[in-house]
Amino acid sequence: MAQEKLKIAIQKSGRLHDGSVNLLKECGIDVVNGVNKLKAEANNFPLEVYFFRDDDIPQYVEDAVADIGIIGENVMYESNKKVVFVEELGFATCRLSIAVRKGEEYKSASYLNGKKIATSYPVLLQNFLDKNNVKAEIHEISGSVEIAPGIGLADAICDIVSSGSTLFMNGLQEAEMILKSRTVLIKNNKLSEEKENLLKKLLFRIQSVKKAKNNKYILLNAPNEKLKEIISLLPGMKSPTVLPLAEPGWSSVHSVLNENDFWEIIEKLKANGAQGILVVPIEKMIM
Ligand code: PRT
Ligand code: ZN
Repeated sequence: MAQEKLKIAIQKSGRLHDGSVNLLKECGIDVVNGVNKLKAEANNFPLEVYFFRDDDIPQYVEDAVADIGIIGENVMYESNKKVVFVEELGFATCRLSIAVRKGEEYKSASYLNGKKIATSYPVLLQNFLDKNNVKAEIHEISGSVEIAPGIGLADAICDIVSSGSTLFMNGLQEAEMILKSRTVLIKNNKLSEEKENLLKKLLFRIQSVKKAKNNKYILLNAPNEKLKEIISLLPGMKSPTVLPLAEPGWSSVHSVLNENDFWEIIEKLKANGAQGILVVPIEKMIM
């Protein structure tokens, strides 16, 4: 029997496309782009890649047209489909927020009572309004939501924000975040055992890539009399590697540092006499 292939749906073009393709590449999966860009095959992993509009991906995953998919949580929750969250992917993070005209005083959601709000996210917005006991009119539009207040179509909007510059350029201010949205891997809720095993393999690679991105490899020279202090600053995967240098009294120390602790630890290392500090990216990290 031919080996089953895992089918992944990713965005055809747009903000999630490159990140999704890169992630597969970083997982060592080589996707050969066919002439027909609806579907492509990986030649070194049993994976078929489908290119869809992001809004269609939850439905396709629910219906098992694709087994897994990459989408923003904003789309996952708005679509309300029966799909299962698998993993956060760490790119294209954004937020769904209420925005009002600059200068308006928005103290709480009750500001929105009786107002008109333009959005492409009527489900998430309605949930937010219900939770806050607010009665407002939702005006659903599919694109350029940010111009609605300027042309008198709405008093407020509910839209995706990342840098905030779109709001700024349209004379709007962010009033309240209603969802922090990450890009996630989702799956169909009834995958065969064989497909679950393939997904496990893929997930193992994704997690190794993610871990590597959050960590740096560090090499430095340390005076032997300060070695104890320097080692205590460097946790490493097990413990740091220490090698003697050709110059007497000095050692070379290698370790792994978490991105978040990076600057603070580097300062302490220098204060303890570390020299020639090299910091290099890690491609994969297998625990
Ligand atoms: O054609 P298709 O339907 O597939 O694509 P699309 O146009 O619906 O989606 P796309 O490519 O714009 O976004 C895909 C996903 O990327 C979204 O569902 C979010 O999960 C995520 N994402 C991350 C964003 C943004 N950042 C973002 N900045 N989606 C949209 N925006 C838009 C936003 O709508 C607004 O117009 O960018 C503008 C705001 O950006 P700032 O930086 O000016 O604040
Ligand atoms: Zn879309």
